[in-house]
Amino acid sequence: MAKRRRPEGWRVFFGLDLPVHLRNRLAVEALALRLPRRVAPEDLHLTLVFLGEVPPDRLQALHEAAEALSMPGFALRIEGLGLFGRSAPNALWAGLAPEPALEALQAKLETALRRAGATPEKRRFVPHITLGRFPPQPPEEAARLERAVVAGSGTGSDLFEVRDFILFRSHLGGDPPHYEELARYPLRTRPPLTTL
Ligand code: 2AM
Repeated sequence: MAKRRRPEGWRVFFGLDLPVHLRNRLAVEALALRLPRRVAPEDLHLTLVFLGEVPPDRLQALHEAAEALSMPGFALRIEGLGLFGRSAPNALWAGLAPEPALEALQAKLETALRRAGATPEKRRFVPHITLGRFPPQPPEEAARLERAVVAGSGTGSDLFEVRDFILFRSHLGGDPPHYEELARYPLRTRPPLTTL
């Protein structure tokens, strides 16, 4: 029998959570889209930097690097839908309206984590909230999902404030995976308009 590889560390990533009303709304959308497998509403999130398995004794340095960042808060808006997996899609996601402050936070965090010894993948950052992850879909289902994405291109949410980011641990044991919040890092508050 093949031996199962022992995990070398904790599977961790940095990301943003979402207001409950938006998670619920996305969950309803995912239901309406009849996705082959949906992400549970409480697990919906936006990944900033995926680190994979990190030995617990190396986590402290990454935590300190994240703590030392001083970045401003910002507002985001969910906008449109997208698919990963070219001809055989394996994930459907909600996109975000472009926001330079989000890109800046992601880039600064990734650089700080690399300096602290992490080796995140060099994937281009595509801000997204995965609504469903599933086995690669056959052509008919792929075509249905593509039509749903085109139909959903005009949909979006109101702006919502992002005041912090989070270090998550991903527990793969269960199905679906469960994400545990390990630490939360505040972003700088924006001055109210009246004091400008
Ligand atoms: P996804 O939503 O596009 O699947 C936890 O797995 C989070 O890290 C998910 O949001 C996942 O993105 C993201 N992630 C990024 N790169 C990953 C990788 N190589 N393996 C697993 N998850 C990854």
